[in-house]
Amino acid sequence: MQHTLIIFKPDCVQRRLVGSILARFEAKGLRIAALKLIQVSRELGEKHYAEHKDKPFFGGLIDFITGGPVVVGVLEGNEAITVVRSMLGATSGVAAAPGTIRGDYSISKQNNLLHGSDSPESAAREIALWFGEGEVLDYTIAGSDWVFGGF
Ligand code: 3AN
Repeated sequence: MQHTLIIFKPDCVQRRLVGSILARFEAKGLRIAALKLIQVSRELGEKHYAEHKDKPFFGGLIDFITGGPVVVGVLEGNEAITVVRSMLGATSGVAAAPGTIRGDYSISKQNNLLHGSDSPESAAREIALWFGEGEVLDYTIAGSDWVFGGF
């Protein structure tokens, strides 16, 4: 069973979309393994987005991710990384297909509401960056076999 990191970015929190988007992940069958509301420091933002440090939009991206609280979580499920990325849609809300989260709610490249890990290596790195020991919970959720079985 795979884990993936999701961040409901400041635009998502400010637009009061956290609950309705989290409901889409739950309805899909993903299990919430961790969830918290935090104010991101510049240091954490820069570590998270380290791969973009040479991009022209890096400074603005760090201003954005530290511009208000975020909700960060870990979701678990069959192929959770791919499942969440496809639910999010293309990076830019302008290009994202209708029916995806960004396609339905975002019309910006930067303010694209959520982050989802893009590979097992990124997921492992990001979960360790955002969560401490004991914060990612392993528990059995009712109906698991009905949701995850037959994969
Ligand atoms: P994704 O979030 O789909 O993995 P990345 O990793 O390419 O996208 O980009 C990280 C974040 O940087 C995006 N979520 C978005 O907020 C921002 N971003 C990406 N491309 C641009 C751009 N051309 N201009 C402004 N911000 C961008």
